[in-house]
Amino acid sequence: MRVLVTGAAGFIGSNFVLRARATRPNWSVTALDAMTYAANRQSLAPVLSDLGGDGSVALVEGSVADAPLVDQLVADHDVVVHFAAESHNDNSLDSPWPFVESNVVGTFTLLEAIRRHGKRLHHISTDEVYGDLKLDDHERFTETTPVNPSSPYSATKAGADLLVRAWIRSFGIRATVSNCSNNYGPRQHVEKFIPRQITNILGGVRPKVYGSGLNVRDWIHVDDHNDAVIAILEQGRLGETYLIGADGEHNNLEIVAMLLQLTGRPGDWFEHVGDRPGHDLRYAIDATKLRLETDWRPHYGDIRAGLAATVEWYRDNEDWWASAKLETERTYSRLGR
Ligand code: NAD
Ligand code: TDX
Repeated sequence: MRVLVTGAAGFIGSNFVLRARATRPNWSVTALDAMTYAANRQSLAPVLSDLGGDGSVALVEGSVADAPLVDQLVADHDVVVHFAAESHNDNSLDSPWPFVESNVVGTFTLLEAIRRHGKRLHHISTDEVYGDLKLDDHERFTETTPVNPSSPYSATKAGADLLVRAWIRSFGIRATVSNCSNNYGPRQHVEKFIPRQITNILGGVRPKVYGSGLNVRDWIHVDDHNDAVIAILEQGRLGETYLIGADGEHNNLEIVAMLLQLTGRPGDWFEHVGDRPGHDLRYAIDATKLRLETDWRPHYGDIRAGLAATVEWYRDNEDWWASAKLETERTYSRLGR
């Protein structure tokens, strides 16, 4: 099977490529990435020949919004796994246009090529399209929860999801959609919460918690997310949406407390900074449908062990993140966060 992976030099996409190489050696994988600030070629080093890897993957630099390029690539592959997106909420509040271009126009461009060539698509999305839940109830998102996005980022992801659903219904394309909760693990950009705090601590800087820190996220290890994507590709029903989550709800203060403990710092060694405008309170996923229809089960039940391994990865790979860290913290200080 020839698989085109978009956004393959980003966090989840690069982990997907490495996971697919390890678990599906008979797949032939091509990586497409616009190589924005969020991409890092080093993340694909094990499979890129010019970086000393085995040369098993070709990396094409280009945008999913580039119609002629996308048309040719889609024609040459059997399946497209679509991770490419602008992905950071704080950036979308500062400068929304790249989110509309990559997430909405990019997904539209891909859908048109999929329709022309009759190929299979799996579209990757987020639980943020459903808006937020209250802190004090036990409700969780399901596949029938209405979309109600809060930020420009989540609105563009909801827009992309709705385009995919319309192309399934109106044009009969062969596609599936998944909406996953917050991922953590190696190779995540240092703008995101967990890597930002790990690299702060490693650099002798206190973690920075937005607002009260009581906001809840439903954490899943990136390998568990990607194994679920592979399960949907192989066992999911065409036309369906699947929620992916691993029952990992924690508030931000709890995550910081675990990171401080893992790095031998006192529990109060962090600071509160200004809150994110429109900051969603709580996300939580009910993944019953995925569990009933596929044999997928998460392997990282213990977030503390997953975080410990993630801390070690950032400790061992400072070359991977050092320059992005400087740039990112310059942006955060401009935003007052
Ligand atoms: P990321 O920002 O680390 O990676 C995104 C990649 O897409 C980057 O390499 C970037 O260069 C590339 N890209 C951006 N615009 C592009 C374009 N126009 N054409 C081609 N490539 C482009 O993001 P991530 O965290 O790896 O997220 C990947 C996908 O997973 C996104 O669709 C995101 O919405 C979704 N998702 C993320 C999470 C999470 O917790 N990070 C959770 C659920 C869903
Ligand atoms: O420095 C910080 N301090 C802080 O308290 C940062 C960067 C974040 N936070 C808070 C905001 C959120 O409550 O931590 C939580 C997680 O923040 P992010 O890592 O920015 O993630 P979130 O906004 O929840 O979105 C993420 O999960 C869903 C990904 O970035 C999205 O791409 C994905 O769709």
